[in-house]
Amino acid sequence: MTETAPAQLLPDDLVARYHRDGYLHVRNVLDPAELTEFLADARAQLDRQRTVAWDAEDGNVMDWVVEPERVSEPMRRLALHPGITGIAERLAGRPLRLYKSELLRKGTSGSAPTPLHTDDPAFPLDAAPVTLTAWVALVDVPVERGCMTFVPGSHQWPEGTVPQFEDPFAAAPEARWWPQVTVPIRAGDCTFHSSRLIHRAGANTTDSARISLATVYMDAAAIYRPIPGMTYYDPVPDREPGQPLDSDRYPRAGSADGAG
Ligand SMILES: O=C(O)CCC(=O)C(=O)O
Repeated sequence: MTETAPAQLLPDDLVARYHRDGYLHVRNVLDPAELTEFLADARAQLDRQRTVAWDAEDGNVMDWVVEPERVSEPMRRLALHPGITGIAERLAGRPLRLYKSELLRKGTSGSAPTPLHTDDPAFPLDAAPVTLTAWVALVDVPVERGCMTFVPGSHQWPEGTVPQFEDPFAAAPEARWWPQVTVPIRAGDCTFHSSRLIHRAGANTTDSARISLATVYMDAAAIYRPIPGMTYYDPVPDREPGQPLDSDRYPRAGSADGAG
């Protein structure tokens, strides 16, 4: 369901809804001037930087700039945006750090849907249960441009189960029969989703690219625990296993200047 609420005003019932469903759509986290600035920079980064491609059998799912906040000052400001990080901390109920961002582009007609998956099993983090993603739309993303679809409640894993990254129903077969909620989202809006939630996105069948910034926030005390064979979300580790991720690379979410 769509709601409008600045971070400080995010009422308890919306926080409770996030905990129940595993996601929340918040309208207008960016004002029009911010949106114009961030979209212009996002387009420039996508043109200028090396991108990583996710190709599936049925086409290109999307391509993205890895950690644009490390090369672009506007993207850093967006990843550490006080309104967005304020909501993220309110939803998590504890201090967070930025883990990483991805500047996503789902190409025009011919792109493939983003397959069902759950993020948590891919994160090399001990404190994964509170990890969440803020997915900020920098252009309008109606259903036909490939908006996100969530399986509400699927973040509450049955005791002792750990879904696989790309086969989330294997550990929770009954969730295959749960309702899925597709969330069209306007430019400047944001969805927040738990890293344990099963989600996917549609294909972009329009003639203009879907552009968004997805930023992952983790428990401020998260410990680095690499997963053998899983480097998808762990491309350039700068910590040793067992160490807290508390270097400058992982700034406190509430710090506008990115200070640790
Ligand atoms: O943007 C998409 O299509 C998928 C994004 C996603 O799965 C995520 O941010 O966790």
